[in-house]
Amino acid sequence: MSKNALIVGANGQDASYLAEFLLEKGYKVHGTIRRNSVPESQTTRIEGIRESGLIDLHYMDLTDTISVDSVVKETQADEIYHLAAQSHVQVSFELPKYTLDVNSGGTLAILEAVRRFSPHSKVYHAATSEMFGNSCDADGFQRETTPLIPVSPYGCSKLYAHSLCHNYRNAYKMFICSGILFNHESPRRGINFVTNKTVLEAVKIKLGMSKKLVLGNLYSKRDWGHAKDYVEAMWLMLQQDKPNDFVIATGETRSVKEMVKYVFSKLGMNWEDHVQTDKKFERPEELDYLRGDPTKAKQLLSWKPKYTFESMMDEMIEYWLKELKK
Ligand code: NAP
Ligand code: G4F
Repeated sequence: MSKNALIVGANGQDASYLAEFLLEKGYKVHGTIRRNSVPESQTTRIEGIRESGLIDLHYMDLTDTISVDSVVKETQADEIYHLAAQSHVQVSFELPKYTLDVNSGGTLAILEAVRRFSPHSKVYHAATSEMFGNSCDADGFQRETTPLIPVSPYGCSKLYAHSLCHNYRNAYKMFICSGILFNHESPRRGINFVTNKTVLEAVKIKLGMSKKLVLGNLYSKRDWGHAKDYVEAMWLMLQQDKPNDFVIATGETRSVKEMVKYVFSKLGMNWEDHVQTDKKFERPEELDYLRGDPTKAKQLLSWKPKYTFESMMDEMIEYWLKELKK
């Protein structure tokens, strides 16, 4: 019999790739969406599979525990992928309480609902490299054992949720995996994250539709992978015999400036002619450097990314060139 999965936050970047991945594997897929006054934007990233009736959608908001209980109880999923969050770091400085309510309180609501109404469900929790803050091992990598000292309300909210996952795993013997994923991007990435913002604006400049790109801190470094590779790791975690935590990363790091330079040069332009900086895109406290060590995932999950930084950025450039030429 085919397995039954529930994706919490089905319209997100990762969720849209995961839904396609699980459908290909023959899963029955349920997803949760939020009510929006513009109904089209509730399902923008999953329009194709929604129209074909391949995904069963349920309304759920993480701040509404009644909806969380109902959906978990009703779907009785074999696997629950909890991907919903207020996921923007800079926004979390402006909406700190909401970020905590959704990311920490919402995770508690999911874990409690599973404990009470669907204890057989395996749970994946979307933790993050933002939990490390500026802590790093002596060899320049972050791994599962590196101290977690977050530097944003978002990072703090995810650390609280990550700790709850450990607590519920140990106290109630629940199958809960927390994936410590480093930045992952794609053409479906929100256009207020630095990679897709850069690609979209650079393509507009190339096509004569815009003149400049305004960014914040160009000197922070990130370990950027592709969302499509990273959702496979989520699935692999839930196929193991025991619940565990895993760092998912490429092991490479680049500055924002290097990423920007790559995109502009790929489009035949000099980035310095078009890029300006503005303090309004800087955070009150910055996470300066991320470089993950995915050895544990490689060894225990046999996980290996297929995309390189270049093939990922090229895909994003191609996507926007095609979209904007339409
Ligand atoms: P995303 O595109 O921002 O998607 C987040 C999803 O959560 C959206 O579908 C959103 O709904 C939903 N959501 C937000 N608030 C909600 C609420 N109150 N109740 C119910 N649903 C809510 O994020 P992503 O990039 O796919 O990331 C997926 C998860 O991994 C997130 O938890 C993120 O924090 C975490 N993560 C991401 C990265 C990364 O680099 N992408 C790295 C590490 C961890 P709407 O579509 O209606 O807004
Ligand atoms: O693209 P970003 O906003 O991603 P950030 O803050 O690293 O967070 C992402 O990755 C986390 C994993 O570590 C996830 F947990 C989180 O949910 C999210 O997906 O910013 C990347 C870097 C930062 O240092 C930021 O200061 O780019 C810098 N930056 C420079 N100019 C900018 C901009 N970031 C944004 N969003 N917009 C700018 O104009």
